[in-house]
Amino acid sequence: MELETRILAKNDALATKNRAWFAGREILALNLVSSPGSGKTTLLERTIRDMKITTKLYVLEGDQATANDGERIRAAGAPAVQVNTGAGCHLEADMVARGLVELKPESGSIVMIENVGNLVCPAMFDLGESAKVVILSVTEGEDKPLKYPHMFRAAELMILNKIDLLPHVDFDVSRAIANAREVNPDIIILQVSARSGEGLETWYDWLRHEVGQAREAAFA
Ligand SMILES: Nc1nc2c(ncn2[C@@H]2O[C@H](COP(=O)(O)OP(=O)(O)O)[C@@H](O)[C@H]2O)c(=O)[nH]1
Ligand SMILES: [Mg+2]
Repeated sequence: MELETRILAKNDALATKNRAWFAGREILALNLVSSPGSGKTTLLERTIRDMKITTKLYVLEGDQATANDGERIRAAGAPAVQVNTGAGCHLEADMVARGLVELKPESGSIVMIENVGNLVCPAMFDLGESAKVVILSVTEGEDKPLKYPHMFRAAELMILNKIDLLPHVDFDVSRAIANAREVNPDIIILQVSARSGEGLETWYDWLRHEVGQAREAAFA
């Protein structure tokens, strides 16, 4: 218990440094969290390819093993640095700090941090991001916000992905939204398909708005 508190306190101090580093460069940093396979990398690939936001995008890829996602991102056209966590089930602030040295994002850009896929540990670790974005796909069940309340409480935005599959699964969208709002009344919810592109305009609108906020915050 005490060890956990000390680890979290050390992480929080480093996250505060990362946050100041981002703010000094007017960078919007987002921490993307979800179960494995809900579509984080696909959403990033699509976002990079669509280029509907004029802001330059960089990606820090967190996974226990492999460089696969980093390669997918580079193939889509954005700089990416892969951070492998080994046995670790989440990224920590110091890993992000080291990744940034290599990634070298320019001022005014967006840094997307794809966290290790699970809805438990990443909720506890602040990376210095502007916001956590949780991705839930329609194949996972509408009860997930209730089962993993910490994650959905920590997130500012929930992206409900794979809505192209709705005709084939018995997923109750309104129940999923109600469950998310039950644990986090303020959460913003967007419904998209990273495959078909449906709903992605709302995601790009949100990104543009957040980029503006990151720039304003730098002068506050
Ligand atoms: N039908 C459908 N499949 C998707 C969508 N988004 C991602 N996928 C698929 O879901 C699988 C996992 O996606 P991936 O982006 O690797 O998930 P990650 O583990 O969260 O990064 C892949 O086979 C994707 O092609 C979507 O919107 N619709
Ligand atoms: Mg991925």
